[in-house]
Amino acid sequence: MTDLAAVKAALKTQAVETPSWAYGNSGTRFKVFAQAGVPRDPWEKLQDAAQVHRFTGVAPTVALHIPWDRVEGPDGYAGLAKYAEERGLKLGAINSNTFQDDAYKLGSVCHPDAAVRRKAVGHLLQCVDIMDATGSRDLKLWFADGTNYPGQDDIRARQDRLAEGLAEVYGRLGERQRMLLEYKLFEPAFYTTDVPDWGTAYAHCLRLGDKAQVVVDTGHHAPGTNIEFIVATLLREGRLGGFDFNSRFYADDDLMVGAADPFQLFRIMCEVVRGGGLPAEVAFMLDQCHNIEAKIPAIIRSVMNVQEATAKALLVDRSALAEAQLRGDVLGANAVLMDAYNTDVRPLLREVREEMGVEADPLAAYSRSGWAQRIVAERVGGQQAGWGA
Ligand code: AOS
Ligand code: ZN
Ligand code: ZN
Repeated sequence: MTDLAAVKAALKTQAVETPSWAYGNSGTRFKVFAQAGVPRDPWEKLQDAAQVHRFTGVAPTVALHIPWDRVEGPDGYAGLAKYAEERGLKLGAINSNTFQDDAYKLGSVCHPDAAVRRKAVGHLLQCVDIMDATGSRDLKLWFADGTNYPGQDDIRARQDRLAEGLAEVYGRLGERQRMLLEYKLFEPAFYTTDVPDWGTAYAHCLRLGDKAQVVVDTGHHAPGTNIEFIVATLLREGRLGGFDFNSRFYADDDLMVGAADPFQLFRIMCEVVRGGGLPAEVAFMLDQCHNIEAKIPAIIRSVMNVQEATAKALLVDRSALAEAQLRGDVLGANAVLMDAYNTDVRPLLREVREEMGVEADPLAAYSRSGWAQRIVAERVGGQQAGWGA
């Protein structure tokens, strides 16, 4: 039997971090379809994020991307953090960008030229300065580094350069700050990627120390990869820093989490629950772009999808499952899991929301609020998130 009160309590403490770039215009390399009313600056992104939090109650932090969320002035980032706080939000992970400058054509921290590596590490150190100002805990690193052709560069030397750059940034972290290292199978590099998989990320994190943790972006694996196994392993090793949640059908599609494969998301959340990962050490971040759908409702829907998968994972009858597993009852064990997956958790989540003082149906409440009409009327010339062109 599952303890419903405990399930509800866990759901109330879960926090999903939304990415600033999801609020801005985005697209593919073919076209960016601009939407009316999108934010023109980081402050307006926070206004929209506050709406997502207002209607879900579980999206209290916003990830920033530097330099897409550039803020000038002496108390710039501290001021932005204050602005967030005034809206019931906190600033979350600081995402670095070592892929958009011409200098990074052959890589950033793995580049063969020491001057380019210095520039990249300099940017990462600057991101830690920003964390100091915003109070952010996590520096999220994703490197576009890699090669396109066999022989283009020395695979092993690139790993050495990466280790050296990471070590310098790690040394700059404060007591309570963490470095989250994200891996990605391919793209933009097509032959080798310098951090292509969890094993490489894990090996670097192990050398660095406890403050270095791996990020699992659900869109960054080969088709058919068993992501929940990776999650179970990283949790077991104490190295799962967080998730970049999104859905993929083919590559790094960045669609709404839980849209393509809600069953996979459930299996992942089962391992999170099993591994004791629900407390705040594991950051549940979204990394998505809403190219053709309305952005704020899509982000609300994504938060709800994470909640639904979490609720189902919490409903798994753990003792019945363990008993069936020990008996070697293959079908029985599978049935316990599927019972939880096939439970309609929407009524439970409506109750949870009402108990938290938010409306039972976040999408309907947002739609009634008039915010969408207000931003279309007030904002002209929305900002591109940074992706595509
Ligand atoms: C890129 O493919 C990664 O998913 C990054 O995590 C992410 O989209 C980026 O950090 C935003 O800059
Ligand atoms: Zn990501
Ligand atoms: Zn990605």
